[in-house]
Amino acid sequence: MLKMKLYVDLMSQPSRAVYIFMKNNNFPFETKRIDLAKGEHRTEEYAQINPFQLVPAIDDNGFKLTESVAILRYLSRKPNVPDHWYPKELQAQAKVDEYLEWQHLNTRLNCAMFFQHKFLRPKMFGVEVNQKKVDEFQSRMETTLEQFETIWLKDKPFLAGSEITIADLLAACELEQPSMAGYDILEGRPILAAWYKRVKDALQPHYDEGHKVVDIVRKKFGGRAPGSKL
Ligand SMILES: N[C@@H](CCC(=O)N[C@@H](CS)C(=O)NCC(=O)O)C(=O)O
Repeated sequence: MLKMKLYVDLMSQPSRAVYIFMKNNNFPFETKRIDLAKGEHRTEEYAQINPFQLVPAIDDNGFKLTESVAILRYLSRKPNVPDHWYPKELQAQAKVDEYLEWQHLNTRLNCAMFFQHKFLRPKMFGVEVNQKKVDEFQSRMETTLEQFETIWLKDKPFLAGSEITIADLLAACELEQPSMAGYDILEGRPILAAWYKRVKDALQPHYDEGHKVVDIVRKKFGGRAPGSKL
């Protein structure tokens, strides 16, 4: 049987989540790097894999799938993947789904847009930082972070209950993004910091391996977009 192919750029948060999941669960797979900065996702060839021309995507022996949430659910249902990732029990699974639905317009949108406006757009397109947008998304992101502590992590160690699930993995990868723009999400948030440590510890050494490029960017630019005065 052919190895599964995983199309990713590890600067991308959902790419990292799928990559770390596959590593952590010992899937045999081949990593196909799609360099977003070089526009490799905009080729005709890649459109045959993902017609939306985004990462991540998988090709499982001819079965192609896009969307990180769908991919993680699909992989979780494979044989030999521990049940805690996406529990079969009705209510436990619904609790994971609750976060997976919520995150699109909260964790995902707000952290990604803060990062884009504060760091990525000035870096990639050389444009001035749009401070109004940065402030708007910082404020929205801070509301999201508060909801993490007061709602999602209220009286439980993980987002959907007592064990780690794909919800925690996706969340942690999204929450790494603001750090590249110089924002420390853990400062002054002890509940979030304790959860973040639990998630990382459960996923090592793959978590750090999947975040190598994030770490390099963080160290190289110290959160500043090159050329930016901010
Ligand atoms: N909902 C999709 C989002 C995928 C997505 O937005 N990927 C970004 C990287 S994080 C991308 O490929 N961007 C390239 C572009 O917008 O041109 C998922 O979760 O897989």
